[in-house]
Amino acid sequence: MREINFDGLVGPSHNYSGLSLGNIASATNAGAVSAPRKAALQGIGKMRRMLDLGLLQGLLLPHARPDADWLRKLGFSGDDAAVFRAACRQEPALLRNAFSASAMWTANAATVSPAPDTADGRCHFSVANLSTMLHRSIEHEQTLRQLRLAFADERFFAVHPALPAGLGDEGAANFMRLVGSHGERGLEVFVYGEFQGEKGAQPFPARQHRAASAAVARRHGLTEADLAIVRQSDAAIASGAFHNDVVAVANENVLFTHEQAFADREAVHRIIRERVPGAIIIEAPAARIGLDQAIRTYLFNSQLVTLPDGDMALILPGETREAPDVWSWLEEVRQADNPIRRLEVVDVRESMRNGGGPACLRLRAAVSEEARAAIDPRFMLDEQTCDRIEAVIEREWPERISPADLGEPDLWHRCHVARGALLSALGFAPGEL
Ligand code: SUG
Repeated sequence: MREINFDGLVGPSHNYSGLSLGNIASATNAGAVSAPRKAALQGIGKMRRMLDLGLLQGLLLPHARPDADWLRKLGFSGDDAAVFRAACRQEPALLRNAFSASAMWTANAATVSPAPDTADGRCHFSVANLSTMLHRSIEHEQTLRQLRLAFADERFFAVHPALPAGLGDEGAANFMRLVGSHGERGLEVFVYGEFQGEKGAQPFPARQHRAASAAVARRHGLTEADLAIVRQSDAAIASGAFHNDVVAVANENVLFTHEQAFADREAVHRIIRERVPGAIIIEAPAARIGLDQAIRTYLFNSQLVTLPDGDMALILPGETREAPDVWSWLEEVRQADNPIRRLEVVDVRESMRNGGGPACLRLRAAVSEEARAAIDPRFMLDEQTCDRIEAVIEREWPERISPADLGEPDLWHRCHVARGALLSALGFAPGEL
């Protein structure tokens, strides 16, 4: 079995509206001018790097934004332009939510349990409801449509719709799978947030609910022995780790994590060591790298991947290279006795400014050769497809978006034309997605 990373392509409406409470980067950059074209090219650059490393790379598509259908549900009517115009006049905050390109962070699209872990031997996807943040709660309908198209073959895949909104579910960003190698039955670790500190002292919302994690695990048919549901530490949430993947990442038998990621660190380590033979835990001591620095640089939001020769590589955001303390620790990790042999730095700065690092931008699925052949090929990437996508981005994606532009009919139109051009270049029929 091999793992495929499905990256979300940054959509043409990418902008900085500061919509995510608890996401420090999003709040800090609220009101800044964004660069959608550059952002999307940075994303493609990362995908190309993965292909160059000999890895399998897939793609998920930007959602239709600004989302007229969602605004219609809120009572706006008429053609798309009339809907946007009325929303802009009456409820500009709703228009900003409808504009978000947040579907790019596909780690939040769904939780994925590969076939060896599930009761029916199929790979299960549960689309995340993302219900804690209004702008993200819009995503699940279009995500479901895409995943049902990409993974339509029911011999290999089961795609479940989002859970009810009362159970906050943030998908694979709060999920880790530890396993000797991809094809074996793994330990699936679900990480939920539930602030247990002083009453009233919770600074930010914890987005993943324990009961949501448990529901996903049940739907996927995981056995008790292969499942751990653990709590994120209060300190991590308070420092701005609004998802677990900001403070920990796992790949096969390696957990790469910050010392303060989990509420009960010892228990998490014990479960992993007991259940996963040869488990290796690489931990940044808080005394060496503070949570704040880990979150500022997104050190743990790197992708940890197994290369074709069996070594592992960390795909890191450029911000880690610029922080001497972080980089020197990474060099030590690379030279120490563990599978991480390569440090690959990518530039995803535009996404980072909204709190999305390399790992946020991808959804992983480990699949067999047969299952891979059953995936709709329009969602798989090679160099030629990257060239085609890049040409569309260069031609169609806006160069910049400032907050005032969100009220401009030209921009509404342009965003939809740009997405349409991309879908058609990739072979999707109008209305198929
Ligand atoms: O949900 N940012 C996203 C970032 C998601 C990162 N994903 C993972 N950690 N897996 C979020 O907070 C910012 C949008 C804005 O402010 O306009 C935003 O939604």
